[in-house]
Amino acid sequence: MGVADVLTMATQRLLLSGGQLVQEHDPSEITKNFPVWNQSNPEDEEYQRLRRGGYADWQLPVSGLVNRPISLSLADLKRLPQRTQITSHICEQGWSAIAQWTGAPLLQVLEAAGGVTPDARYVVIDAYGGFYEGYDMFDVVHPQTILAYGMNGKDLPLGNGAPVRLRVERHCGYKQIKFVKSIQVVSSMEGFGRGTGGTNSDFNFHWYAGA
Ligand SMILES: Nc1nc2c(c(=O)[nH]1)N[C@H]1C(S)=C(S)[C@@H](COP(=O)(O)O)O[C@H]1N2
Ligand SMILES: [Mo]
Repeated sequence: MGVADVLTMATQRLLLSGGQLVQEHDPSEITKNFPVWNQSNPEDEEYQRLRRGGYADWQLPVSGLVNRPISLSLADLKRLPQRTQITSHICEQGWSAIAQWTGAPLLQVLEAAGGVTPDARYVVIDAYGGFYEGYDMFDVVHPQTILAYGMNGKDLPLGNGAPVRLRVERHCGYKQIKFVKSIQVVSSMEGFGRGTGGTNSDFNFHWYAGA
Protein backbone atom coordinates (compact mmCIF):
# COMPACT_ATOMS: atom_id res chain seq x y z
CA MET A 1 0.00 0.00 0.00
CA GLY A 2 1.49 3.30 -1.06
CA VAL A 3 0.98 6.59 0.67
CA ALA A 4 -1.73 7.54 -1.82
CA ASP A 5 -3.72 4.45 -0.81
CA VAL A 6 -3.19 5.14 2.87
CA LEU A 7 -4.38 8.67 2.33
CA THR A 8 -7.45 7.46 0.46
CA MET A 9 -8.21 5.03 3.26
CA ALA A 10 -7.81 7.75 5.84
CA THR A 11 -10.01 10.15 3.92
CA GLN A 12 -12.69 7.50 3.60
CA ARG A 13 -12.51 6.66 7.26
CA LEU A 14 -12.75 10.31 8.20
CA LEU A 15 -15.83 10.72 6.00
CA LEU A 16 -17.46 7.48 7.08
CA SER A 17 -16.93 8.16 10.76
CA GLY A 18 -18.33 11.66 10.32
CA GLY A 19 -15.04 12.67 11.85
CA GLN A 20 -13.53 16.01 11.16
CA LEU A 21 -10.44 17.75 12.22
CA VAL A 22 -10.07 18.35 15.92
CA GLN A 23 -11.13 21.87 16.87
CA GLU A 24 -8.54 24.55 16.22
CA HIS A 25 -8.46 27.73 18.27
CA ASP A 26 -7.93 31.44 17.82
CA PRO A 27 -4.47 32.86 18.61
CA SER A 28 -6.07 34.88 21.45
CA GLU A 29 -6.81 31.61 23.25
CA ILE A 30 -3.17 30.49 23.48
CA THR A 31 -2.20 29.70 27.09
CA LYS A 32 0.46 32.07 28.46
CA ASN A 33 2.48 29.55 30.43
CA PHE A 34 2.10 26.16 28.83
CA PRO A 35 3.23 23.59 31.44
CA VAL A 36 6.31 21.41 31.17
CA TRP A 37 5.18 18.00 32.39
CA ASN A 38 7.09 14.86 33.41
CA GLN A 39 10.40 14.61 31.58
CA SER A 40 11.88 18.05 30.91
CA ASN A 41 15.46 17.29 29.80
CA PRO A 42 16.39 13.65 29.12
CA GLU A 43 19.63 12.64 30.76
CA ASP A 44 20.88 10.41 27.92
CA GLU A 45 24.46 11.20 27.00
CA GLU A 46 23.52 11.39 23.34
CA TYR A 47 20.60 13.73 23.95
CA GLN A 48 22.77 16.08 25.98
CA ARG A 49 25.41 16.14 23.23
CA LEU A 50 22.76 16.98 20.62
CA ARG A 51 21.29 19.68 22.86
CA ARG A 52 24.66 21.32 23.42
CA GLY A 53 25.14 21.41 19.65
CA GLY A 54 21.85 23.18 19.12
CA TYR A 55 20.47 19.94 17.58
CA ALA A 56 22.57 20.49 14.43
CA ASP A 57 23.52 16.79 14.57
CA TRP A 58 20.02 15.54 15.41
CA GLN A 59 18.89 12.90 12.90
CA LEU A 60 15.56 11.17 12.59
CA PRO A 61 15.85 7.65 11.15
CA VAL A 62 12.68 6.41 9.44
CA SER A 63 12.91 2.66 9.06
CA GLY A 64 10.98 -0.60 9.08
CA LEU A 65 8.14 -1.17 6.63
CA VAL A 66 8.90 1.75 4.34
CA ASN A 67 10.04 1.54 0.75
CA ARG A 68 13.13 3.69 1.19
CA PRO A 69 14.51 4.00 4.73
CA ILE A 70 15.89 7.49 5.34
CA SER A 71 17.29 9.71 8.02
CA LEU A 72 16.19 13.33 8.22
CA SER A 73 18.02 16.23 9.83
CA LEU A 74 16.04 19.01 11.46
CA ALA A 75 16.67 21.10 8.33
CA ASP A 76 15.33 18.25 6.14
CA LEU A 77 12.22 18.04 8.30
CA LYS A 78 11.68 21.79 8.02
CA ARG A 79 11.90 21.57 4.23
CA LEU A 80 8.91 19.21 4.05
CA PRO A 81 5.41 20.70 3.64
CA GLN A 82 4.36 22.10 7.01
CA ARG A 83 1.18 22.57 8.99
CA THR A 84 0.41 25.00 11.80
CA GLN A 85 -2.47 24.36 14.21
CA ILE A 86 -3.69 25.86 17.47
CA THR A 87 -5.11 23.05 19.58
CA SER A 88 -5.85 22.09 23.16
CA HIS A 89 -3.64 19.67 24.98
CA ILE A 90 -5.51 17.63 27.55
CA CYS A 91 -3.41 15.82 30.12
CA GLU A 92 -5.04 12.83 31.75
CA GLN A 93 -3.59 14.05 35.03
CA GLY A 94 -5.96 16.96 35.18
CA TRP A 95 -4.85 19.99 33.25
CA SER A 96 -5.24 21.39 29.78
CA ALA A 97 -3.63 24.19 27.81
CA ILE A 98 -3.73 25.65 24.30
CA ALA A 99 -0.73 26.19 22.04
CA GLN A 100 0.16 26.71 18.41
CA TRP A 101 2.23 23.94 16.87
CA THR A 102 4.13 23.92 13.59
CA GLY A 103 5.61 20.84 12.01
CA ALA A 104 5.72 18.32 9.21
CA PRO A 105 2.74 15.98 8.86
CA LEU A 106 3.82 12.45 9.76
CA LEU A 107 2.35 11.36 6.42
CA GLN A 108 4.83 13.62 4.60
CA VAL A 109 7.69 12.03 6.50
CA LEU A 110 6.54 8.56 5.45
CA GLU A 111 6.15 9.80 1.91
CA ALA A 112 9.75 11.04 2.01
CA ALA A 113 10.64 7.43 2.88
CA GLY A 114 8.89 6.19 -0.26
CA GLY A 115 5.64 5.27 1.46
CA VAL A 116 4.77 2.24 3.56
CA THR A 117 4.59 -1.41 2.50
CA PRO A 118 1.30 -3.41 2.49
CA ASP A 119 1.85 -5.00 5.91
CA ALA A 120 2.40 -1.68 7.73
CA ARG A 121 0.02 -1.31 10.69
CA TYR A 122 1.63 0.90 13.30
CA VAL A 123 4.23 3.58 13.65
CA VAL A 124 6.45 3.31 16.71
CA ILE A 125 8.17 6.45 17.90
CA ASP A 126 11.11 6.14 20.27
CA ALA A 127 12.12 9.11 22.38
CA TYR A 128 15.28 10.16 24.15
CA GLY A 129 14.75 9.46 27.83
CA GLY A 130 13.31 6.00 27.20
CA PHE A 131 9.69 6.59 26.25
CA TYR A 132 8.11 5.04 23.17
CA GLU A 133 4.58 5.04 21.81
CA GLY A 134 2.75 3.21 19.04
CA TYR A 135 0.18 4.79 16.71
CA ASP A 136 -2.20 3.12 14.28
CA MET A 137 -2.35 4.12 10.62
CA PHE A 138 -5.52 6.13 11.11
CA ASP A 139 -3.74 8.44 13.52
CA VAL A 140 -0.58 8.35 11.42
CA VAL A 141 -2.24 9.68 8.27
CA HIS A 142 -4.54 12.13 10.08
CA PRO A 143 -3.83 15.62 8.72
CA GLN A 144 -3.36 17.04 12.23
CA THR A 145 -0.73 14.46 13.16
CA ILE A 146 2.51 16.39 12.87
CA LEU A 147 6.11 16.16 13.99
CA ALA A 148 6.24 19.59 15.60
CA TYR A 149 9.43 21.64 15.73
CA GLY A 150 7.72 24.97 16.42
CA MET A 151 5.59 26.11 19.35
CA ASN A 152 3.84 29.48 19.45
CA GLY A 153 5.98 30.73 16.57
CA LYS A 154 9.34 29.81 18.11
CA ASP A 155 11.56 26.73 18.15
CA LEU A 156 10.08 24.02 20.35
CA PRO A 157 11.43 24.71 23.88
CA LEU A 158 13.55 22.11 25.66
CA GLY A 159 10.96 21.21 28.29
CA ASN A 160 8.23 20.77 25.70
CA GLY A 161 10.25 18.19 23.78
CA ALA A 162 13.01 19.86 21.72
CA PRO A 163 13.85 19.59 18.98
CA VAL A 164 10.77 17.61 17.82
CA ARG A 165 7.65 16.19 19.45
CA LEU A 166 4.57 14.55 18.05
CA ARG A 167 1.18 16.22 18.02
CA VAL A 168 -1.57 13.65 17.51
CA GLU A 169 -4.56 15.80 18.27
CA ARG A 170 -7.25 13.18 18.75
CA HIS A 171 -5.37 11.86 21.76
CA CYS A 172 -4.66 13.09 25.24
CA GLY A 173 -1.38 14.22 26.72
CA TYR A 174 0.72 11.10 27.09
CA LYS A 175 0.52 10.29 23.36
CA GLN A 176 2.12 13.65 22.50
CA ILE A 177 5.57 12.15 22.72
CA LYS A 178 8.46 14.55 23.29
CA PHE A 179 12.20 14.32 22.41
CA VAL A 180 11.56 12.22 19.28
CA LYS A 181 14.48 9.93 18.44
CA SER A 182 13.36 7.51 15.72
CA ILE A 183 10.42 6.29 13.69
CA GLN A 184 9.76 2.68 12.79
CA VAL A 185 6.90 1.33 10.73
CA VAL A 186 5.85 -2.13 11.93
CA SER A 187 3.16 -4.77 11.47
CA SER A 188 2.85 -5.56 15.18
CA MET A 189 3.72 -4.01 18.54
CA GLU A 190 5.22 -7.27 19.74
CA GLY A 191 8.81 -6.92 20.76
CA PHE A 192 8.50 -3.28 21.76
CA GLY A 193 8.72 -2.89 25.50
CA ARG A 194 6.07 -5.17 26.94
CA GLY A 195 4.21 -5.28 23.65
CA THR A 196 1.14 -3.32 24.74
CA GLY A 197 1.72 -0.38 22.44
CA GLY A 198 3.55 2.18 24.53
CA THR A 199 5.39 3.06 27.69
CA ASN A 200 2.21 4.18 29.39
CA SER A 201 0.12 1.11 28.65
CA ASP A 202 3.10 -1.15 29.43
CA PHE A 203 3.02 0.02 33.00
CA ASN A 204 -0.71 -0.38 33.42
CA PHE A 205 -1.44 3.26 33.98
CA HIS A 206 -5.11 2.76 33.19
CA TRP A 207 -5.71 6.31 34.18
CA TYR A 208 -3.70 7.19 31.11
CA ALA A 209 -6.14 5.43 28.83
CA GLY A 210 -8.00 8.15 27.00
CA ALA A 211 -9.31 9.10 23.60
N1 LIG B 1 9.26 11.68 25.94
C1 LIG B 1 8.24 12.06 26.70
N2 LIG B 1 7.09 12.42 26.11
C2 LIG B 1 6.04 12.81 26.87
C3 LIG B 1 6.10 12.83 28.27
C4 LIG B 1 7.35 12.49 28.86
O1 LIG B 1 7.52 12.52 30.09
N3 LIG B 1 8.38 12.10 28.05
N4 LIG B 1 4.99 13.18 29.01
C5 LIG B 1 3.68 13.08 28.33
C6 LIG B 1 2.59 13.70 29.06
S1 LIG B 1 1.81 12.79 30.27
C7 LIG B 1 2.11 14.93 28.73
S2 LIG B 1 0.76 15.60 29.47
C8 LIG B 1 2.81 15.75 27.72
C9 LIG B 1 3.31 17.02 28.36
O2 LIG B 1 3.84 17.89 27.40
P1 LIG B 1 4.48 19.24 27.89
O3 LIG B 1 5.66 18.92 28.76
O4 LIG B 1 4.85 19.95 26.63
O5 LIG B 1 3.44 19.97 28.68
O6 LIG B 1 3.91 15.08 27.10
C10 LIG B 1 3.77 13.70 26.96
N5 LIG B 1 4.90 13.20 26.24
MO1 LIG C 1 -0.23 13.85 30.57
